[in-house]
Amino acid sequence: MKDNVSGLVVIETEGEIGLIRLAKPPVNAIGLALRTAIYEGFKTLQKDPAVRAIVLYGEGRFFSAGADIKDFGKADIQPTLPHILKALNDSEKPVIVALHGVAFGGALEVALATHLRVGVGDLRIGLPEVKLGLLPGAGGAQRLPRLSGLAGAIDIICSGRDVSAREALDLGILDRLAEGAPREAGIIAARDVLAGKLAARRTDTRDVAEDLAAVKAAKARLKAKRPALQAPLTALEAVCAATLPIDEGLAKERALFMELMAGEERAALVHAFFAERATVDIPEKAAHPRQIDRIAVIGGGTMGVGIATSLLIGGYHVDLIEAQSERVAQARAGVESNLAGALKRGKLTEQAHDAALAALDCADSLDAAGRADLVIEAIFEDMSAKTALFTKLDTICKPGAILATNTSYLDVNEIAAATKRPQDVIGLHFFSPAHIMRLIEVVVAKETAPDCVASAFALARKLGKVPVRAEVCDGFIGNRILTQYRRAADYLLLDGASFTEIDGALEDFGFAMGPFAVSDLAGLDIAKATRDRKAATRPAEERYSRVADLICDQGWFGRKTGQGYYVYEGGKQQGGNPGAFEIVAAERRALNLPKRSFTSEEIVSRCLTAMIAEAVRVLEEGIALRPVDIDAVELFGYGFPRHRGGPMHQADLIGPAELIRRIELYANDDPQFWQVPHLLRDMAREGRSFADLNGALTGHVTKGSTK
Ligand code: 3H9
Repeated sequence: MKDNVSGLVVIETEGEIGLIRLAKPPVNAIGLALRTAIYEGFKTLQKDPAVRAIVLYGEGRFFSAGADIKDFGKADIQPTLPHILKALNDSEKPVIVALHGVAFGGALEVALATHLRVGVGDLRIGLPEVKLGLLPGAGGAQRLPRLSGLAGAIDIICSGRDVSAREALDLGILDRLAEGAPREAGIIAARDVLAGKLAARRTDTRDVAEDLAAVKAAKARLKAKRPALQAPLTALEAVCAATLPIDEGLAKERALFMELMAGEERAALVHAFFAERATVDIPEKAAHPRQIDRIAVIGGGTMGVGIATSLLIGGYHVDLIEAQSERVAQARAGVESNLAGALKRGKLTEQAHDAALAALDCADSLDAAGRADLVIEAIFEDMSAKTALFTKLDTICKPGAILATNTSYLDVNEIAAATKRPQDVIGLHFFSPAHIMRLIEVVVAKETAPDCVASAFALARKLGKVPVRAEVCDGFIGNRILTQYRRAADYLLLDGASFTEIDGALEDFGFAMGPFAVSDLAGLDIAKATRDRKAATRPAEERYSRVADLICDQGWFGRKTGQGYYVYEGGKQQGGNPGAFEIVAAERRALNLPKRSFTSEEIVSRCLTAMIAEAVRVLEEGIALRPVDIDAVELFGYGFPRHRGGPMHQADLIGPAELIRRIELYANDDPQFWQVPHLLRDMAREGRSFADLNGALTGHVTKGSTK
């Protein structure tokens, strides 16, 4: 018998063994249709008197990525996953699962409800629900502890980390490891069960011992490390219910799951999940990427070294070119140290680390750029230096080679015009440290060819990065929004909030660091150089805060000089810098400004509203393709808290009418800075959301919409 009527599962028998194969590409996500098909197949095999054991396995790269995330927020329709898993658990015929690739979330919960689990090949399992603002809602929080013990389950569920097959076996989650095809591994295990050589057992019949020490330690750890997040703590509560009788535990788990499902944290994290994947939907996606094997990186500073590291980890051959010969060795040492770090963190195997090192050549001459398929310039931010370099590269590089600039502000059209091949010139704006940060702004100039854009996206994906398409303007998407966010923070400082209050409010909102702590980390001199560069073009009527300049005048450049807004000792922050407080107070006196007080809520509202207003202008001008691209930039390049979804997601929560009200209110202080973008007024009038705009442009991200 063989049946694939549903197009989602294949049901067949092999002697006494009934087989259910999940066959819903690309990841066998368990939505209503697939779970119904599994259930129907299971009932068919249950009824078949010739079948004595049932094996579940998956087709394709994975067993399954878990419940279908696109279904979140929709009404529950029978048969629900918990209902099906109860049927698997209660089955008189032994149910065996053979897992390969990944078994995450609801997929692992399916496995936990069976009577025997086989891990095939380099399987990874996990319950990553907390990363989506949820907890395992189909018995995972009750059944995992019954196999691994309470402490092991708390670790896996509250962190959402994935676990290797070997570790899962050691923890008692898997019963056996096997090599080869999952179908065969499942059949062999089923035969062993039927022959009495392997014991199959219902997970629900096992008991869980209390472990008060593990629970207390986990609670303290989660509160200290991730105080803003609700899901990990709620997940902990659900795991603790595993010490109750199974039905009570399952009921409690489900109630907590539904609570999280309805929450803002879940909506934001699911939005972030899809944002990460949505940005590759670009107008140039049909163009054929050029072949890139060998890449030259020009500039051996922090940025060039980070980019080279990232490319080597991605498997490319890299020529790192540093014009000052005395700095070549230092650049090489930088890459070596980054690669050693990646090896230590488990991001690279020993073999991949050695291969990456062998694929690195360092030189002080531009000649090496002649053999590159792609050149990435990462020298200092100076237009004349960049145009001179690109004119030279034009004569050195082979035809068809892509010439990329890593500029974070400058006009890529002007850089392209310095060559006779503007169609091959593009911006690849990496973020520091480039081997760790996931964002790349792909800046498309007027004449950049579609296949050049497609190549940049293909490269970024190979590096495991999140590429976002941007058009040319000063600061592109991210730095343009950052400038307005920083201005809002600077004005709050002049008007009476302290930098510690501002940082504290934004850190409570979820940023790892507030804007002033970030400035100290980045170096106050770096931001000053940018301000100086723009001074000539700054509108006369623009309000300008001199505070940062006055701090720089003291020789205080932040963390690297031991003082900035804060004082540092041995690299550790020791609190606000009394000298910086005094500079702010003196500047307020000089400007005759009253000291107003601001609540944390208003601090966050002003900074966030300034970001959103600029983001809307970025959209209006077509610099970003869609609202979701802006969220991806902020989430993956600027540390916007993931559980807040990004500024556009926040804008939808606040709503256009309320945003307009806020901007008009703040405009009483500074009408030049606070202006309502036209698009926002249109959206308020038409009752449209930013999620609607995503859908209108691509149709791609609507599946992640939670509206
Ligand atoms: C859960 O199970 C809750 C339960 O407790 C329920 C209780 C009732 N659903 O990442 P990729 C899509 S929560 C829907 O590019 P990779 C993805 O959007 C779930 N779609 O591939 C993309 O679509 P597109 C817990 C999903 O090879 C395509 O598949 N599970 C899902 O780099 C390819 O994905 C998780 O959190 C899904 N579950 O990585 C696992 N998963 O091409 C989340 C993926 O249109 N998923 N898609 O953009 C992952 O970690 C990775 O996708 C995975 C593959 C490692 C599986």
